Amino acid sequence: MNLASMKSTLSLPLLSLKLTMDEEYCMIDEHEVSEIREALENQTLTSAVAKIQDYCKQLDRVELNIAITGESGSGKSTFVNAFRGLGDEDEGAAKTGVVETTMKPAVYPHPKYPRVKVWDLPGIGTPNFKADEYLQKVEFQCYDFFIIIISERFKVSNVQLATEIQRMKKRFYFVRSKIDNSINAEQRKRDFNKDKTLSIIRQDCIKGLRDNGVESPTVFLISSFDLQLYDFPLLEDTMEKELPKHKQRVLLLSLPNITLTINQRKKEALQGNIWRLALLSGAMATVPIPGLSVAVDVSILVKELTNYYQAFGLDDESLRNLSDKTHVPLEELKAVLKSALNKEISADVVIKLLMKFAGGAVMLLEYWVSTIPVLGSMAAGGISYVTTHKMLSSCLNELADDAHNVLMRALQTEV
Ligand SMILES: Nc1nc2c(ncn2[C@@H]2O[C@H](COP(=O)(O)OP(=O)(O)OP(=O)(O)O)[C@@H](O)[C@H]2O)c(=O)[nH]1
Ligand SMILES: [Mg+2]
Repeated sequence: MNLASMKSTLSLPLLSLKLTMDEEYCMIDEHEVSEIREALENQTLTSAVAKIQDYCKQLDRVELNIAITGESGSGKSTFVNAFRGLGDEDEGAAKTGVVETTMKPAVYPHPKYPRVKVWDLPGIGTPNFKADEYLQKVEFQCYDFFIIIISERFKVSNVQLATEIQRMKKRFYFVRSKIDNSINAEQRKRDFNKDKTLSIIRQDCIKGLRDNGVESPTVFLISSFDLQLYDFPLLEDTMEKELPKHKQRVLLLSLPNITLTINQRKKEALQGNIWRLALLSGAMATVPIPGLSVAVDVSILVKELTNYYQAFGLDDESLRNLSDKTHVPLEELKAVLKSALNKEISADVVIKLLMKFAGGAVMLLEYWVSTIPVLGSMAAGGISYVTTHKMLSSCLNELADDAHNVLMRALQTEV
């Protein structure tokens, strides 16, 4: 796992304004998730947690480079300044002007997030514009995503640029700038309606992009002279989703889904053993019970339940390792465990559980008429396959939930 591969996580096209949780997961590199999934599935809980922590720490160090591009004079430099909370005349502001102004990429730090860099690119102006040449010249590979600024009229060069950026597997957003100008001009008309005007501008941009082959484009309408008007807050929300901190959150939010499927698979694998176990135990059972073909040996069940504990990393040693690794006190990890088996897995506990799951008068009757107390064997207990299965399955479910809760607790304080 390296930073370059991590940065490529930002390269998926993102064209929807409202992201569903599933779409957000797409922002996390499938390769990273599969590493974590693999660790959770095949390694101890402690190494899986270590992997997740590593990944989150690396994300913290990742730099985010945002390129502001578009036609000459579309308002790129003004946007960069406004975005950074600066006026065009302020110290450190990008130069802006009515004539072509920005000649080579210039970098500016984001005021709120030091690891975020905003790049003011030269305009794409000339009539013979070639998107691929332009992108090579501005070293497109350095940027994680692009904001393409469109001013008054939609031009085909915007589409060429978007298509080329997409081909380079990078993400982009469209911004239609100078909305204040458009509103002012329309305001002179007698039947002026602001919302209607905004909707016409938006539809016109979207249509222009779509007609030229950009699928479901999202366009943010903004005025760099007053960022709080129009769509800037929405753009800011959308961009925040690109931030490493956000990706950490998304990763952690995606963990329940990951652990759920893994625990499900673990359960299925362990469940596969339940019938075999009942048979084995039945073969060893000493007292045959009329009406019930097989009984169960308690010691085998104790062993099996202990085995589940290890499979889910809930045994004492695993929890101690996890606590050492995450610095979450052992008692706090144990506090989230709900299964009664956490206190003790013994023949007594298993017998109680079996009785609980036997249910039904016949089962109980069979149990009581048999030779009790039974140590080491429940053969006389009249415990059927179904009861054994129910009991083991229920324990498996409880332990899977506990494993999930422990993982969440372990990660909570560290990340
Ligand atoms: N009314 C209005 N004018 C704007 C806005 N954004 C930029 N401008 C004006 O548009 C002109 C060009 O702005 P710049 O920010 O220099 O444009 P640019 O895209 O950086 O231009 P180049 O660097 O030459 O490619 C300037 O006169 C800005 O004041 C806006 O949102 N509203
Ligand atoms: Mg400029």
